[in-house]
Amino acid sequence: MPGMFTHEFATELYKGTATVNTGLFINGQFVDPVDRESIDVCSPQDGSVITKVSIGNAKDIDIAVKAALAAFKSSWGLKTPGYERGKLLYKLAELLEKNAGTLAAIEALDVGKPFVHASQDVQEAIDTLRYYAGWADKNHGQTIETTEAKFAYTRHEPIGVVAGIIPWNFPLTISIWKAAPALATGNAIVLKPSEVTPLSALKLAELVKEAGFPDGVFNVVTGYGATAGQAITEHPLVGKVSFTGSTIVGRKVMETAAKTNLKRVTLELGGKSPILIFDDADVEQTVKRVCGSTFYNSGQGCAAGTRILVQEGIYDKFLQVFADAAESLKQGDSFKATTQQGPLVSKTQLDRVLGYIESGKQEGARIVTGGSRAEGAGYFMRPTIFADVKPDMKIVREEIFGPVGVVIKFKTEEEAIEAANDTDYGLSSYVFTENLSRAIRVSNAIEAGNCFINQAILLCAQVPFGGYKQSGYGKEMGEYALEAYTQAKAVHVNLSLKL
Ligand code: TXE
Repeated sequence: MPGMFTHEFATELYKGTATVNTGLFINGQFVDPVDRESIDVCSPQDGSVITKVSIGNAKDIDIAVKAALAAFKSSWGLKTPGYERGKLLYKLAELLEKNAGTLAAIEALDVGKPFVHASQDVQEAIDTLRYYAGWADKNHGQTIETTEAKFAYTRHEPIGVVAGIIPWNFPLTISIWKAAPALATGNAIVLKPSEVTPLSALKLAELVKEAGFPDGVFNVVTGYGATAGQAITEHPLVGKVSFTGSTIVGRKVMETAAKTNLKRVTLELGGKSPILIFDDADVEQTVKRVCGSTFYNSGQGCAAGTRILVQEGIYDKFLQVFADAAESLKQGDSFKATTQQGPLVSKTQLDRVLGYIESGKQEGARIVTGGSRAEGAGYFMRPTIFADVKPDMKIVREEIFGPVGVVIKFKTEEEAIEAANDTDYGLSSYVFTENLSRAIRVSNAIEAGNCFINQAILLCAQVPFGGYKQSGYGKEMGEYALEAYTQAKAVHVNLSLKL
């Protein structure tokens, strides 16, 4: 095919400082997709084409899943002891550390985020790998007391082939959130990165190979959701899918899993997280953290705090300081040290966010600052704050996934809790107050899987992360994620002489 790249082609990125192999990574090799199709990968900074990557479809998914199953049975799963799996994960962490600059550059280019933020993502991935490397030989079952005539115990066994469907906002970190516990517990994995940001997963594949994992235990098939993603959720040999993405696709994943082999599903579907700010909170300090929650990654974060509830005593002051802070956020080139905010990931995302701005205006909300696209060729959007909103407005109810916050005034703690819980979502929440008992009382009353007290979002590998309500279910990170990738087998041994 004229002009078609092949899997041997390693594309040079960022002035030649980074290379990425653009084939599919299946059974320990970079290969061309069966139908030899490709997709442009574009820079959100200016819309230019960075490179092309392979586009896998159902045929490639089938090859990858079968390779993963063969590897699981022959050289992984119960065949490789936990401490060996742990050693490989430690080695992979070391390689990520060695290649941290390259990985961060790739992520910054592909997602458009500031290089410093991409470097934090890489560090989070390294920490997560080390955390699960430590777990690899410690995920034991239990011995269970029953009667004198019986010895019973459980084994925590891997599921087999699991799959991770990855979104575009934190591609490397979320790939590791899924791959690290899956591999630590002895599963083989097929990852499907988002078609919008496929590059860091391909670099990760190179490092997995270098670390010495057996061929086939880790596979990456880049491709579209409707074809490659759908093929994963339909595949009868995939035992589990861990999905991060939109609610609409999450429902589809669950439905397909139910209609096929009843594969296990964990879902992380974003949210509309509340930030509750009480009169006794320090306004300047709180605004810094609110900016770190609402506008971080240009608001493209599943746990972004986007409904900002402020008690009446500090409401006016808060709004002023918040607007000043939003206006002072420096947007620009990902590789400039002063850049605090990048563009949105794609034209599609920019249009989606602008659609919400329009809807907010039409429904009568007041724009305090922002409300439009920023100058230039990239998909930059000015940080936007809405006030005077009503609970039933679209901008209050739906996830916008851009740098947009709505500010709501409240009088009492009860009123704030009721407003915070008035949502179909339940991923995260934030409470700002100097009163510790109130902080804990309020965090207990909030229907969400995470609550940050006097803090912007700050995740740790040791602490579980996941949603309540329609934000999905199943935890990533922490000890809890081990359960998501294992199945407990109960073994009963008859100790009596009589059979
Ligand atoms: O997500 P999709 P999109 C939310 C956010 C955003 C909206 C749309 O509100 O504005 O979703 O983003 C794959 N079977 N979040 O359209 O389509 C797809 O290829 C299997 C929140 O990009 O859900 C990609 O790999 N897979 C979220 C992944 O699903 C399918 C992060 C996510 O894409 C598929 C991202 C299918 N039928 C968006 N269709 C969060 N929770 O953080 C698509 N995919």
